[in-house]
Parts: sequence; structure tokens; C-alpha cells
Amino acid sequence: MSRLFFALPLDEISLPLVTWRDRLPWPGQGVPQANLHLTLAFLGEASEQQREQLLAAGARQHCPPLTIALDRTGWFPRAKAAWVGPRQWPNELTVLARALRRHGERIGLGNGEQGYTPHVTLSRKAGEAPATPAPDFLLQATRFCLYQSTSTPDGVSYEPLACWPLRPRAKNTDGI
Ligand code: 2AM
Repeated sequence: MSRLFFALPLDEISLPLVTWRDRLPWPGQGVPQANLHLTLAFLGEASEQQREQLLAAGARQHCPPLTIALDRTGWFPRAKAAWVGPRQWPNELTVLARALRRHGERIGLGNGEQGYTPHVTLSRKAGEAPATPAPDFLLQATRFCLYQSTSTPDGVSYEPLACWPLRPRAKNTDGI
């Protein structure tokens, strides 16, 4: 079994984000730079067969590249997660997240949640909301990945099992 989720990697904005966070009185325990991502769909514990099905589903998925402004902070009190995210985001992001969640649901995975709040968790064990100036980062996402989450004595680590380019569905040139 492996614990899986689909997410957007942050690539070149992960360093500016942790640099920004670490200069601020940001609550909680900072997530390491290497672990930053924007979750698209949480899947949970998957068998080998389910993992293969998710890899096939990821390869079939189409979505144009996404530009997402990370311009607000937020806090999930139950999860004690403090995060940055967009105030508004492209509809294609919601469509992609929903499609990936449904791929999981069709094979018995997911957490049953229907809503989607795009966010990048910057810290855990946060007992309060961040009270900082608004962030101003632009995520230009050109790929998405299926990640495996592994617990190690040094903490959790996220390994991409596969990544696919964000590309729109090819136009039908046959005029059909
Ligand atoms: P997060 O983005 O809010 O931190 C890997 O564990 C990723 O999946 C994390 O990014 C985490 O959310 C998300 N995740 C973990 N457990 C989850 C759950 N039960 N429901 C939804 N998302 C979850």
C-alpha cells in the first residue's frame, strides 16, 4: 500500500516562499521547502493496482498550463495547517482537481470531501492563523504529479511517482 495524492509542484517559487515565511512571525512548524506543493486531490492508501490505475488516469488527463496568484493566507484550525493560497483561481484548476478526485473515487479512494480550497501548507501544528502581510507570489504551473507520501524517522517525505505536462486537449482538426 502507498499513501498517494495528486498535486502541483511549486518548482521555482518554493525557495522564495520559504524565505518569505521564515522572515515572518509565521505560526507553527515550517514545512521543509522540498515538501511544498499545492494539493489537487488527496487519495489516501492505495494498492499497487490502484496506483497503476491512477498513473494511467494521470497520463490521460488534459488541462492547460495554470497561472495561480498566491495572494492570501489562511488556516485550517482542525488540521492546524497555516497556508498561502489564491483569492481567485482559474476555473481550469477546479476542473482538474475535480477530475482527479473523481478518478480516485471511481476506484474507492479519497476522503469523501467535495469542496476544494487550493492552498500551499507552509506550516503544521499552527495554533493560530498567520497574521502577516498578504503574500504576492505567482505559481506558473506547467505540470502536475502523482506523489507518494512516506513517513521516515526524519519526518514525512513526498516523492513524485510520475509527472505530466499541463496541456490542453488537442483541437480536433478533422472538422468533426
Ligand atoms: P495539505 O495540503 O493541507 O497539507 C499529503 O499528505 C498531502 O495530502 C498534504 O498536502 C495534505 O494536505 C493532504 N492530505 C493529507 N491528509 C489528508 C486528508 N485526510 N484529507 C485531505 N487532504 C489530506
